[in-house]
Amino acid sequence: MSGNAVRWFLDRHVEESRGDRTAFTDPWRSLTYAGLQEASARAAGALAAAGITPERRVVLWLLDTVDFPALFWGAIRLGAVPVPVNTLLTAAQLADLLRDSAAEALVVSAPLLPSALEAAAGARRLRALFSAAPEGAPQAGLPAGVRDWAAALAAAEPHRHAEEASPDQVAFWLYSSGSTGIPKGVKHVHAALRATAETYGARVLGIREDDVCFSAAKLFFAYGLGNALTFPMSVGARSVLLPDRPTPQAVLEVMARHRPTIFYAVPTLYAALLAAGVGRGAGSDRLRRCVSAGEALPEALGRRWAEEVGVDILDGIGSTEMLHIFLSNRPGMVRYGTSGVPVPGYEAKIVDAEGDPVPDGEPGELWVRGPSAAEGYWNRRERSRLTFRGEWTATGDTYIRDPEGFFVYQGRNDDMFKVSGIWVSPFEVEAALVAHPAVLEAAVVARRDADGLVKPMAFVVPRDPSRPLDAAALQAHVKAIAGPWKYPRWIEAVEELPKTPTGKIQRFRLRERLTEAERAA
Ligand code: 3UK
Repeated sequence: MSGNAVRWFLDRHVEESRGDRTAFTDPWRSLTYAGLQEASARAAGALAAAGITPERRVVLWLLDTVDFPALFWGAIRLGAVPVPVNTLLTAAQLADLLRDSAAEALVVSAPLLPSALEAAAGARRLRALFSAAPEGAPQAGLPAGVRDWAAALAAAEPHRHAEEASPDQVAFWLYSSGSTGIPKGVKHVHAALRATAETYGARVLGIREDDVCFSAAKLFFAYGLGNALTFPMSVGARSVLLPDRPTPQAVLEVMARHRPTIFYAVPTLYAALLAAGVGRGAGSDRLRRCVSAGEALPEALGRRWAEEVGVDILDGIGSTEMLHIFLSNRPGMVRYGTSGVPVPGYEAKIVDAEGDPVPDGEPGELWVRGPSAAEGYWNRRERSRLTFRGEWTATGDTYIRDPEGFFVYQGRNDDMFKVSGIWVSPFEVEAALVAHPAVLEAAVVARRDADGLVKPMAFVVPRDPSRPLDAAALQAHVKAIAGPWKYPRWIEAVEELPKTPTGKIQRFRLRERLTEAERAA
C-alpha cells in the first residue's frame, strides 16, 4: 500500500467492505466511510481546479463539521499540505500564518468569513478563498473573490487517486503557539499519523470498531485531530463533531444525544462538567474511556470524576511536536497527580542542562523519542535544532520521575525557580492555591525581595470579585499543602490571567509586570 496516509485511514475501509459504516456525524450531516472517500475525492478535485499542486499549503479555518475530514483528506489525497488553524485566532494572527505558510488556498467556515477576508488581504500567494456553510448548503451573495465550497465540491471532477507518497514525506502542518513570537509551523509526515493511532490509540485506549468518539478539543489541535479524526478512522469507528464552543451545556447535550464510549477533554472542562452535574446520566452510561491532556489534571479532580461518573480519567501529556500523547496513565493503572508512564513505542528521559540524565526524584527537562516526532519547524532552523535533537525531542517541560517510574509534572522548564536552594514548581503552588475555595485561577512567578532573594509571587483570580482576598489565609493554606518555603510572599488579585490561544498561562507576561530589580533571572 502507498505511503500516502489516506490509503490506510480511508480507502482501506471501503476496499474491506466497511464503506457503509458511519465515519462522522455533525449537527446537520453524517458521512459514511464511502461518502467521506467520495467527498475527499471531490475536495481534491476542487483544489486541483483552483490550481493547487502537490506540496502547496491549504489552510483550513474550519469549525468541526464533516467538511473538515473531507478537506483534510482531500488535500492529502492530492499531495497538497493541509494546515488546520485555530478558529479562535484574530484576523491579524491568521494573516501571519497565511504569510508564514505561503498558503495558496484558504477554506473557511462561513461565520468566520469576515475575519478571513481581512486576513487574506495581505496573503500574496493565495489563489483561492472558499467559504463553507456549516450545514453544507450552497450560499448566495458571497463577496467578490470568494467561492462557495459546496458549489465547488458539486462541480468538481473527483480526484479519486491518492498521489504516491513516501511514509517520510510531509503530509500536513500544525501551528504551535509558543510563549513568544509568532507560532511555528510544525511539519508532520504521513507515517506519524498512523504511528499515533497504532501506539496511543491502539495500545492505551484500545480503540475498537464499535467505539463512538467525542472530543471537546477541536480538530485543529493535534490533540483533537488524533482524538476525533485519526484514532476512530484507524479502526473504522464513528466520531461525533461539535462545531460550537464546548460549553458544559453544549457538551452534555452531545453526550446525551450520542452516548459516546470515548470522551476527550481538558481539565477545566472536566471540572465544569462536574459542576454542571454530569453524574451517571444518560450521556455517560456508555463511556468506557475518558482522556485528559493539554495541561496537568489535578489529582482531586480525577478522583471526583471517577467517583461520580464511574470511569477513570486517563491523564497524558502530548505536544504538537510529537503529534499526540507520549506519556500516559493506562486503564487499570491510573496514578492521579502524574502523567503516567511512556506510551508503548515511546521512550522518555529526564535530563539536566547538559542533556545528561538526572537521578529519579530530581527535576530535569523531559525528552522523548518515538515514531511520531515532527520533521521540524518550517523556516525556523535555529528553533528546530534546539527542539529536535537527533532522535530525541526536547519538550521544554520540567518533570520528576518517581521511584515507581511515574512521571510527575513540575511546570515549563523556564518557569521553575529555587527558594532557599529548594526547587519550587509554580504549578505546584498554583495547584495548592486553586484548591482554596476563594480562588478561581492562579499563576505563580519568581520575584526578588529587597535582599535580592527569590520568592514566589502569586497572581490570583478570585472566585468572587466583590470580596477582598484574605492573603494570610491563602498563605497558610499553601504552607500546609505544598511546603512552608513555597507560600507566595506577595499575592495580587487580577481579573484574568494572560493565556495563549490554546489556554496555557503565559507566566513570562506576568514577569514583565515586575520591576527590573524584582525580576529573577
Ligand atoms: C503541556 C501538559 C501537563 C506541556 C497536546 C495532547 O497539549 C498538547 O500540545 P501543545 O503543543 O502543548 C504541549 C505542552 O502542553 N501539556 C500537555 N499535556 C499535559 N502538561 N500534563 C499534561 N497532561 O507543557 C506540553 O509540552 O498545545 C496534548 C495531544 C496532543 C497535543 N498536541
